[in-house]
Amino acid sequence: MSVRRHPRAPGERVAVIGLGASGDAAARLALKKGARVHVTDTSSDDPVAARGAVLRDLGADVRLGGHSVETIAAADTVVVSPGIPPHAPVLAALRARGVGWVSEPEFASRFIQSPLTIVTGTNGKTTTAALSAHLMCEAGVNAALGGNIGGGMGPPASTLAAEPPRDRIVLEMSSFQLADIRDLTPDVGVLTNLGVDHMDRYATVADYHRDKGRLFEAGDDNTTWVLNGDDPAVLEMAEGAPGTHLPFSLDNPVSPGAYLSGADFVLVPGGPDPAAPATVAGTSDLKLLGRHNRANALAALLAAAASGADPGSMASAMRSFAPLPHRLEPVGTVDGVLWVNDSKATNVAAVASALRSLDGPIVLLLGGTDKGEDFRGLVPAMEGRTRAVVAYGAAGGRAEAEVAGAAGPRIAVRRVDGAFRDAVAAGRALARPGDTLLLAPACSSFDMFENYQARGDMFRSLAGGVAG
Ligand code: UMA
Repeated sequence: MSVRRHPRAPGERVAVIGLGASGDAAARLALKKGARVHVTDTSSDDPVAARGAVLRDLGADVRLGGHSVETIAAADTVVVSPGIPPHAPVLAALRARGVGWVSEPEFASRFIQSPLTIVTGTNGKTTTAALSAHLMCEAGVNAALGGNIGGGMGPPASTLAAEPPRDRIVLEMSSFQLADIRDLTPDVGVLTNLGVDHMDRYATVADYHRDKGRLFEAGDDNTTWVLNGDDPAVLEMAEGAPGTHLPFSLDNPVSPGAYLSGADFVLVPGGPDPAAPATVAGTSDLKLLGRHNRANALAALLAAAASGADPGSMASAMRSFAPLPHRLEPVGTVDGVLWVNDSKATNVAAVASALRSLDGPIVLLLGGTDKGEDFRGLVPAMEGRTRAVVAYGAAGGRAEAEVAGAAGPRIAVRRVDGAFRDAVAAGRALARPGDTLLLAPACSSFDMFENYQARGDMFRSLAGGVAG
């Protein structure tokens, strides 16, 4: 296991900025370790106030409704929540005073006594982290999953750091969290792919990738890197990083590494002795849809093997891994039509990827709150595999006009002006046996739902309601 530096003694003054899930967990960890803790949030809304009240009872100094830069700057360690952008006034003020800060997983890692697997990438990091942890657990490795993953699938890193050691901790990390690491050292680091995201926070794609690249500054000679061998940007970023490099590929037999050969997932372990390629599972063992999920599976297999999981258990472990909710999740078959819930696909790029990864014909449910993206960008991915589009919700009118205008008569576009269930009913009526009815709205859900989960849950329950 890589050496962890900077464990801190009781009495350290810790300031935590932001009182969401990660700030709450960091403050609790710091209190448990005997630190003097100041917690602060610009908000004083109900959930924040409730967390603040509990932390106050546990001994923290809590300031809500604003920040005292003076108090924060007096701390030995400042922990910043990932949702706080680098240009936020509080961080600008700290920067001006020469005060540094760390991200929540960095703070947590100081107390983690378990080997650490870090998973990042633009897409697929949640699936890869969850599947690799599952493969480990099924092989008898006592692994815990957490970090950025959220959504009830795993706690923040600080919560895991407060628990007794495990055989392995698997952390999903975002670029926001990687931006402010210092001594965190992964035993296994996984980079699934590099694309474009979070352009509301970063000025350029290069800035976003720079934060992702901090992962490679964090490793040492003992680190094993699991790298997408089909993504030149990934290989370039990892180049020169100390440690063992294990690529995975959908296209080429890599050795050592993992690759797809026909319908076989093949593993060639790294290490001093050359090992023979071994088929560890088949594509039929994977319940997740789409080619990109086969790449995620290769990454997860390599990460699990590098974390001590026995390859002999991987086929059956893969079979027992259920698709994650709202991510190309098959929710039922109705009259020969497969219903797929991809409610998490809230932008055009995500929907294009969903369309490309499914076998047609597809009937697509498109719409919701209008985020202003150009729906014509979907048409190339629709060509040849989309039977019809149902355009609904607040963005329905624009979606109908743009898709119909760009695709012409090749794709039927039906506008539904009513409730979500009416849009789903229209989609069901348009689909024929063998088709896929895909909820991949390219929009947020707030015109009709509290969040994308509620939208996906309703789609799933509608599938359950009409299934014979
Ligand atoms: N705040 C301040 N001062 C400011 C600005 C904000 O105090 O100047 C406060 C806000 O009022 C709020 C808190 O800071 O109360 C925000 O905290 P947060 O947004 O960091 O939320 P958390 O609940 O701590 O959730 C974070 C991650 N959120 C983000 O990165 C935006 C969660 O990832 C993660 O699950 C959680 O930590 C535990 O690690 C979510 C996410 O969407 C799932 N991540 C992005 C993604 O996956 O694309 C990166």
